[in-house]
Amino acid sequence: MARAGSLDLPWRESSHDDGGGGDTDEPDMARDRPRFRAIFISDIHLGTPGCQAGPLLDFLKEHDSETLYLIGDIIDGWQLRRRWFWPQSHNDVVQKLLRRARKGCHVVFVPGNHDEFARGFLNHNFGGIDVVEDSVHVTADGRRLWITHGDHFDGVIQHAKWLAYVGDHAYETVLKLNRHFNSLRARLGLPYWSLSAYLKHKVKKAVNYVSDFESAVAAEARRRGYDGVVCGHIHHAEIRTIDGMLYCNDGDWVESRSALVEHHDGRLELIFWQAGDGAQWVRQAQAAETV
Ligand SMILES: [Mn+2]
Repeated sequence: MARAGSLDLPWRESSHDDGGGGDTDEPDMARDRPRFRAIFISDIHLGTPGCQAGPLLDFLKEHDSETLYLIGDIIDGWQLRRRWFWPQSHNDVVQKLLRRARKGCHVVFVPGNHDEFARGFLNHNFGGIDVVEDSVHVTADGRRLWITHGDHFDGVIQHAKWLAYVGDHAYETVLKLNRHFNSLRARLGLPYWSLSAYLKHKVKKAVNYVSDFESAVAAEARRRGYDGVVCGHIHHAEIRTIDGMLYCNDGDWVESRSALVEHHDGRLELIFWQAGDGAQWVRQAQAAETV
């Protein structure tokens, strides 16, 4: 894992106090040049126990930008309707975003499917945050990127998504179960049936789902005449080129703790905010995927 400082980035020495009160922890855009030209984050899922609000607050403290895109599923209205879950740290995230907008950062919120309630307030500005259906970001080197959450490109097989997370260990367990299952079938005089082959087929479909999603989003970006697209939704951070179209997914703050950033020269990079030694959180940039 890369350690903080191991990357050649102009890293600000932060002595800001993040006590929660006042505006002291937010850099003043009029005074200090933000570290990044733009930051793109999505799928925070505030209002769910899975939301990693603490690491996100820490990330935001260490990363500022001229523009901040919130690309959907920021607040999980679906979960909140079922069960109210709103700890102080989730409040702190909202406060921090509002404070950032107040201090001169252009904050753009593109609602997703889990915060579709916000789609009722499109083209309004709340506390300095612009709420829009989708947006266009022009990079420093002139590339026009379409900003959309991505849920409109969900295929019918979205319910198989969990299978993408089935790991080797689970697979081993399945194989073991399969042996017991079939010895039982044999005793009952039934023919062999491969549970593992069935599940492997399902997993393959889940993997296909991710690539189908990516291709569909990239194809629509091309149809609309953009040079690329930045989306979220599938919680799978990635920068890659699909048939000549730049596809960026900024990941999520439930599992991967990832963000897409644009440097002042237009370079795009994924940053993973990983647990370091002790209580430290550190950057792990995907240098190989820098475009
Ligand atoms: Mn979504």
